[in-house]
Amino acid sequence: MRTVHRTCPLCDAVCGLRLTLDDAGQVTSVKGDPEDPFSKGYICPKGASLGHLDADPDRLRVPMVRRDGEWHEVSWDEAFRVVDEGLNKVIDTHGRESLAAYFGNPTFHTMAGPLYRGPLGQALGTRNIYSASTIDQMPKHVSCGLMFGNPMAIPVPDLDRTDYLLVLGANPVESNGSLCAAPNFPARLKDLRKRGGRLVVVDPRRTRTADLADEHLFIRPGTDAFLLYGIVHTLLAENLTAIGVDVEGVEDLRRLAEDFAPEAVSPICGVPAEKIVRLARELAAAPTAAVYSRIGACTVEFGTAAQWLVDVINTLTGNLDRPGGVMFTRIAAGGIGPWHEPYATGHWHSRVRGLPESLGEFPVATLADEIETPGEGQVRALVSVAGNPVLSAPGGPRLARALADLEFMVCVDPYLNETTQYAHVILPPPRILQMPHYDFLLLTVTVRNYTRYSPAIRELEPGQPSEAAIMGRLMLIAQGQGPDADPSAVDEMMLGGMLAGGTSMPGSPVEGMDVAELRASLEGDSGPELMLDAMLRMGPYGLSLAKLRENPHGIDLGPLGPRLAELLSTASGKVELAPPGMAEETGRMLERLATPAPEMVLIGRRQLRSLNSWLHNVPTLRGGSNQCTLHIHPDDVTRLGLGDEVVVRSANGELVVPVEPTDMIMPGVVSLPHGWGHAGTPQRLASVEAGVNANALTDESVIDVPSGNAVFNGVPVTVSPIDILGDTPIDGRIPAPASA
Ligand SMILES: Nc1nc2c(c(=O)[nH]1)N[C@H]1C(S)=C(S)[C@@H](COP(=O)(O)OP(=O)(O)OC[C@H]3O[C@@H](n4cnc5c(=O)[nH]c(N)nc54)[C@H](O)[C@@H]3O)O[C@H]1N2
Ligand SMILES: Nc1nc2c(c(=O)[nH]1)N[C@H]1C(S)=C(S)[C@@H](COP(=O)(O)OP(=O)(O)OC[C@H]3O[C@@H](n4cnc5c(=O)[nH]c(N)nc54)[C@H](O)[C@@H]3O)O[C@H]1N2
Ligand code: SF4
Ligand SMILES: [Mo]
Repeated sequence: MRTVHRTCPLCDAVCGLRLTLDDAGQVTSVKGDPEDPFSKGYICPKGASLGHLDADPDRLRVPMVRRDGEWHEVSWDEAFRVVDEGLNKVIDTHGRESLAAYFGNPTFHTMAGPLYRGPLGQALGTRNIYSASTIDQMPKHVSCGLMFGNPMAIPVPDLDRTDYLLVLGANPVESNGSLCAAPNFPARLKDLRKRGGRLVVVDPRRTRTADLADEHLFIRPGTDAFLLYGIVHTLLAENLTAIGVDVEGVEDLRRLAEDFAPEAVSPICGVPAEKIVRLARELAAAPTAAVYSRIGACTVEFGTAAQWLVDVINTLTGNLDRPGGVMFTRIAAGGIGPWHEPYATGHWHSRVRGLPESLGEFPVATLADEIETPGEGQVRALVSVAGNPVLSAPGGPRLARALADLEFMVCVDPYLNETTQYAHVILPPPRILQMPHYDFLLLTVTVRNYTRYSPAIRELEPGQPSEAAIMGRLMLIAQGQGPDADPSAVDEMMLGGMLAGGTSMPGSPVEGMDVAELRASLEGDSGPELMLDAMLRMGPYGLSLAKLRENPHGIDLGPLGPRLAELLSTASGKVELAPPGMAEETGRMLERLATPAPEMVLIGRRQLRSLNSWLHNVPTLRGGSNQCTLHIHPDDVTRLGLGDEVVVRSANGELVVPVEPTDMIMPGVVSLPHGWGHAGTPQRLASVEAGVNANALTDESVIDVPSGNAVFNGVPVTVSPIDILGDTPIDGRIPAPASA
């Protein structure tokens, strides 16, 4: 028996865990780590299932190659040889623009993901780079880019000190928060109320977060930007502003907000005008306040506008960059500084739909277009790392058909699933407990400054590559260096670049030091750990990997402090309240104000014991409320004469789903969780009660224009009894992989 500690790698809450292992190295229990200064022993059912997930017998342990429709286990050397052949054949025949890469959500959580994504994309030499960012938080990057000149400067609610929290389109009691890393979010919300603070939740569903709130307001899906404009209008009209930072554009903002008086926006968002006015007054009157919003106000038609208005309100009420308001985390490893160039999107545009690049990526919503549409630059090969876009991207079944048509596809993924089944080669990363862990990205949005590193608990098998080495070898193959080139060369190149940058940066703790000497002094058992050590030493706290190893429960680095001045990168040197892109977007919103609302719309929801598409094979997380059902108001059930199962139709597809009537959802709105639809998967448990793919209904042709982000909420649908079936297949069916 031994006890080990590590950070849970699953969601954004970065909880510390305490695991016990038996002599054979099997996990016998997983508990919250009471000595972690940030999570203080908190754990959720997903974290508690980490042992089962790590030991899942359906997890791939060796590379797989698909030949003649059959999967074969092969050696690592052979797998990389097949990749080398497949990828280079496509490069030779169609050129590098015919390559694409997709990086899924876990690349935000692993050590390899954040470090090797960029270099792998560069090595492929294509502009066809896609990631889960454009089915998630890209609107926030764009709004922060426009306002602060810095798309990585994402303000985080100062959850533990605020007096007033307005939450729109987030359900942190089930999701445990996102772009706001706060282990035990529920307790932090309860504490807010205990200290006399006020919590208001805006959501088309009365969620478990809403149940903890002082007030819950229903809102028509997709209309948060209108509600927020109503608040901005009121703050300006009633002179309720108390701006505490240098800003530009107040008068422009006032003009833009003119058409969005509470009475004007109330009909579209369904929130009574007097409540909008009251919200504005409360936000202004609270000693400190924070507006926080996530998926429900990001993956919508006016997602960027909503994210912009969130921070406009935070700024107008004097809450930007002050304790109790919204602040910027000071991270330990490296550190986000000013943005390196004038911020803009659209440095280049996608071939088929002409969509602007954002942070070097194209929207996932146009990946199928790029694969299907013939011509110079048509995507013919895909490298996919840690993603399941067949279930997670809008119009998933169409994307599946497109993937089935690729000439070559390689996936880095531990599972054979709805997406990886189309690959020619699957390269499994090590088991979870074989990987060291550090949250390069999630630790940039913690509600307290905090850091924690976890060493690997299990060793790699002889000859088994780490995920970094897998990505390194893919990089070398893409550069034409062949399947056998040594990936440690990639690590040294990346380390060299990092240290050269740090030593030449004025004010860096390693400024002026000798790169070779510094490199020689770094510690770490792998490339990513050496890079972590370098970043910690270049960071603001004078930490090192050794220091983190001495503190296996993590280190509290204190409450958030003001740091806008370090991050602000606008040409004006001020916060831009009315950036040009948002004026344009306001025009589109005015058009929408005049458009009749659809009668019924679809939204998503997250489930405490699911994680996007990939935890449905874990026995301890199945059953109970964790089912793929359609939430619908009982009045709609009666009005539409619905039975136990219904047909949901959208412009894009049709599904048959079991209904779960509940008055927790607004009439006129139905909710289906995403990440389901595992029929036919070789994962033994996930294939039972497999659910349906919600993204058979979402429409990839509709996007949030400024960011290209997918629209998952507010999708027009009809719901009918099962006996009114159309002629088309109704299961969001996806094709079998070709046998060649
Ligand atoms: N248990 C669990 N935790 C997770 C995940 C998971 O799958 N399961 N996924 C992780 C990931 S990748 C992310 S990005 C985060 C997301 O974290 P959250 O954003 O907190 O997650 P959701 O549950 O999707 O919350 C979105 C809420 O928005 C509401 N909503 C839908 N449409 C609208 C709208 O138009 N306006 C408003 N105001 N509300 C709307 C929904 O009813 C829902 O309650 O969660 C992370 N944590
Ligand atoms: N309708 C609708 N669709 C949505 C959303 C919604 O709210 N509604 N939410 C969106 C959001 S916020 C997100 S983030 C996306 C997620 O979209 P994706 O990232 O495409 O999907 P995931 O389900 O997270 O798939 C993760 C994949 O990574 C693999 N994996 C797990 N761990 C590792 C690892 O350590 N290494 C590697 N290489 N692979 C690993 C899993 O097996 C799985 O195949 O879905 C989006 N899709
Ligand atoms: S809340 Fe998230 S980080 Fe914490 S134990 Fe659960 S899955 Fe892991
Ligand atoms: Mo996400």
